[in-house]
Parts: sequence; C-alpha cells; structure tokens
Amino acid sequence: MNIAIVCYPTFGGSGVLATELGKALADKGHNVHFITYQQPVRLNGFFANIYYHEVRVPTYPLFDFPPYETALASAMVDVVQNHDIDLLHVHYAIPHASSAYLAKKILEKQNKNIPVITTLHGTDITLVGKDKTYSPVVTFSMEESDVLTAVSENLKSETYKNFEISKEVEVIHNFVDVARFHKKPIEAFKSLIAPKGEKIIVHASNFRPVKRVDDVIKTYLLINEKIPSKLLLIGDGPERPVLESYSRKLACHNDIRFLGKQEQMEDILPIADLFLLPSEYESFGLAALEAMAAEVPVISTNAGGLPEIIIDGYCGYMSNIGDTQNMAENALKILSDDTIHHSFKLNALHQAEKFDIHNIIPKYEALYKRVIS
Ligand code: GMT
Repeated sequence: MNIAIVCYPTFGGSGVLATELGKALADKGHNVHFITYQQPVRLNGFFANIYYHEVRVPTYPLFDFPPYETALASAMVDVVQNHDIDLLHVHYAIPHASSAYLAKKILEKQNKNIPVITTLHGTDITLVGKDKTYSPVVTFSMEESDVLTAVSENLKSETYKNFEISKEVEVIHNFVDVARFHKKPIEAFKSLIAPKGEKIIVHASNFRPVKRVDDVIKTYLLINEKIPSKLLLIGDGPERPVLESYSRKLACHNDIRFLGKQEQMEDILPIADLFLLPSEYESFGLAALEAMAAEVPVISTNAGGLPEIIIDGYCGYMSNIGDTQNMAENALKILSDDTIHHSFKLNALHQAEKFDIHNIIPKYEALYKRVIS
C-alpha cells in the first residue's frame, strides 16, 4: 500500500507514535509518505521506502498568521496526486483532520476518492479541541473522516463526552517496539549519573501543566529522604524554567538533572530504577509504556487511560492526582526491596509486551485494507 501519514514532527507522543507506525509499515513493505512541516524527530536514518514531504508555508506581509492549514491541504493533494496514495492517515485532529477534509474534497473534484483516517491522541479532544475556538471545526472534520480511531478506551469515551458526533470511534491502543527498549543498561552511563549506586528516577514529558512536573519533584524529594537517589528530567516545555529555578534552591539540587529533549530514550530508560508520571490526564501515556518496555516500573496517577496500561501493584502503582505522599510511599515499596523491585521490573516488561509493535501494527493494516476496499 501507499500510505500518507500526517503528524506533528516534534517530541510529542502523537508525532512519536505516528513516526514509529510509519517506520513499522515501511518495514513490512508499504510505501510511507510523511507530510509534516519538519523532519519528524524519530525519523532518523535512511529508509528506502519512506518519503518525507515538507509543508512549506510561505510568508507574506499580509499574513500575521501564515495559513498552515491551507498549505497542508495543498501538500496532501500534491502527494496523493503524484504518488498514487491509497489513504491519508492523520494523527491529532487539529488541524490535520480539517486539512484532510479539504484535500479529500479537492481530490473528489478530480474523480479521486481518498479515504481519510483520523487518529485522536489526547489533548486534541480533552483540552484544545473542546475549546469553542476549535470545537465546531473539530466536530465537523471528525464526522467527515472515513474512520476515527482513538488510542485508548478512555479517549473514546472522552470524545463522546465532549463532542456531539454520531461517528463510531474505534480503539487501537498505542504500541512500543519492545526489542528496541529492552536493552542492557549502559553501565558507564549509570555510574556517571549515580556514582554511589543511588537509585535513578526518570520522568519524560513536554513540561506542560497537564504533566504536573512539580509533583515529580515533590515525590522525588520524599523518596530521596529515605533512599538516596538521582532524578533525571527529560524533555522541555513551558514549565521548565520555573521548575529549574525551584530545584536550584533545593539542598539536593545537584541530584536533579534537566537533560532537555533526548532522541535516544532507548539508551536512557534502561538505566532507570523507576519512572514517574503524575499527570493530570493522559489519554494513554506512551512515555510510561516505553519505560515499561525497558523494564522500568511506573509510579503514576490513575488518570485517563493510564489504568489501561498499568496494572496497580504489579508493574507499578497508581495514585490520585496530586497525592505525592502516596506516590512516594508506593515508590519506596518498590525501591526498598531488591526482590520486589526485580519482580516489578519483569512484570513491567511482561505488561509492555502486550502492547508490542508486532501485536498492534496488524490492526492498522487490517483497518487500511478495510477502508481501501
Ligand atoms: O501530552 C503529550 O505528551 C503530547 C500529546 C501529543 O499528542 O503529542 O500526547 C498525547 O498523545 C500520546 C500518544 O498517543 C499519549 O500517549 C499521551 O497520553 C497524550 N497526552 C495527553 O493525553 C495529555
């Protein structure tokens, strides 16, 4: 099949998932065309049957806001016309679903029917999309997609709760390439971070308020009172400057490292003893799944779709939003006993295997065959 994938090219979960999906489809012999405004971060390396089409948005003195949505729709039309594309798969509804609708209508005029699949990822429904600035367009373009998918059951019910749509939402859970993350820790790296054998605690996100990164630090401080540990904060975003100056004032500021955006998560995660994800909401929590694939137990909230991937008391623990005391107590239950820690690590891997790439990609392929036929 010739598949066009539209996504955000950045470190956000939707872009990561879309890029990994495209790479996996290409591995299976499909031709995959990415249409984005920048090379996707996880598209690193040469792939013979992957094509990248950059959306260019020329500026003009009249444009205070260059019309990206129009440029994207035109890029979709061009790629479909010139590469014999069978379907358009757009990730994150805003503005990709409405651009896809426009492209579909333009192509219809040329007697080309192009099926559109929209995959909802999270904040396109729960935060940004439901705002009245966007909701009429999001509602309309979801209805007009040939197929709507959501990355968790929770996101499916959030979609029905927040939007009046009659369209069926199909759930295809996110996935992880377990083989890529399940690696031996790089010992030199580990002893550089934790020279005295301290525990290593990791958090990765886009540092937005929904991630509650301050709760990561609060939980870490409580853990560190009992078990000497180091905290690695991966990613970047609006909350980072405040958190960085807050942590500089702490007595243990040398134990907290802000690593910024990192491409090689598969090298960092295996050195971790625990992953913290105290989010206000996660439609799925791809970052937690990647940690589990690296044999890292997860301490998280019980928000959104997290209970669909984490089994409480088995591969991690879930607490109520903001209950950092409970999160720290749970973390200590795992970290203070090597035997317990070891079994949580194995359970985390076992749980991640249920969402392995090889189990999920066939679901997308079956969906593609269905919409094409
Ligand atoms: O919140 C993020 O990390 C970014 C956002 C995105 O769309 O890029 O992530 C959402 O999609 C991910 C992939 O499907 C999910 O794993 C995240 O849970 C989801 N984020 C939220 O729902 C807040």
